Formats: sequence, C-alpha cells, structure tokens
Amino acid sequence: MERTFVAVKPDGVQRGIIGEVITRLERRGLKLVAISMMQVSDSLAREHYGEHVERPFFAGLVSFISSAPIVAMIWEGENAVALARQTMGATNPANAAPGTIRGDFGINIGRNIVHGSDSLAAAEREIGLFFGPSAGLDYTRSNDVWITES
Ligand code: DAT
Ligand code: MG
Repeated sequence: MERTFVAVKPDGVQRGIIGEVITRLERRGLKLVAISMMQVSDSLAREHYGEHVERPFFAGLVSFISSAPIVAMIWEGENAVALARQTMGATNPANAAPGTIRGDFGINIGRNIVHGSDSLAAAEREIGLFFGPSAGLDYTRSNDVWITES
C-alpha cells in the first residue's frame, strides 16, 4: 500500500491545528502509521527542501521550518501521495480551494500549514530523511474493508 510523508509545519503547530490536519486525513480514509513531534535542524531543513536551493525564498523557508516544532507523519492508503496533496490544497493558500486544509486555514504562501510529498519518489526520500527507511507500522483497522475495496 502506498505511503506518503506529511508534516504539520511550525505555523500549524503554533496555531493549534495539528488535530484538524490529522482529523481531515483520517476522515479521508488514510491510515496513520508513524508520527513524531520534532524540531527540524538547519541541515535537515536544507536537505528536505534541497530542490528549492536556488529559489529566492529558500533561506526563509529553511529558517521557518526549523524555527519551532513540527509534527512529522507517515500516512498510508491507496493513492496516498495524491490524496494527501488534494486534501492539503494548492501550495499558495490564496489559491487553495475552500474545503482544503490550506484553503480553510491559510492566507500566505510562506505560512501554508502543511507539507506533503509530491510524488512516490519524494515520499520515499522524505520518509527516509525524517523517520528512516523501515519506519511505519504495519497494522489493519477493522474498517479498512469499508474504505478500500480489496
Ligand atoms: P508544496 O509545499 O506545495 O510542495 P513547493 O514544493 O513548491 O510547494 O514549495 C515548498 C514550500 O516553499 C511551500 O510549501 C511554501 C514555500 N514556497 C513555495 N513557493 C514560494 C514562493 N514563491 N514564495 C515563498 N514561499 C514559497
Ligand atoms: Mg513540494
């Protein structure tokens, strides 16, 4: 089953929206298989956002993500990568649809509450970076058969 990396960023933690993010992903049907509150180091932040190193917002992004605790998670489910991104909404909250996390809770691209892997390859890389390659519990929920047709 597909797995993706999702994090509640420092703004989401400080604003008390951790539960809201988790609730929305749970309601969607995705399954939480790992969770950790952590303070991101400067080096982990740079590595995680390495694809953006040349962008003008890189320094601000790295300092923001490492400025206060985050909640790092692994979520599992059919199409977990795409579904988590859809539930989060567009990168810029100003363009994110109402009903999405970013569309309901944000107004500014530099404070967009959540991170979610944008591809299967990114998910594997980010899970490895934040949790290690073999992280994530294997377990079944009694209602899994009511969420995904086998
Ligand atoms: P996403 O987080 O939706 O995957 P991304 O990978 O393009 O978006 O960018 C990573 C983060 O960088 C994004 O969540 C917020 C910040 N960011 C992106 N574009 C930005 C911009 N033009 N100005 C300021 N911050 C930006
Ligand atoms: Mg991204």
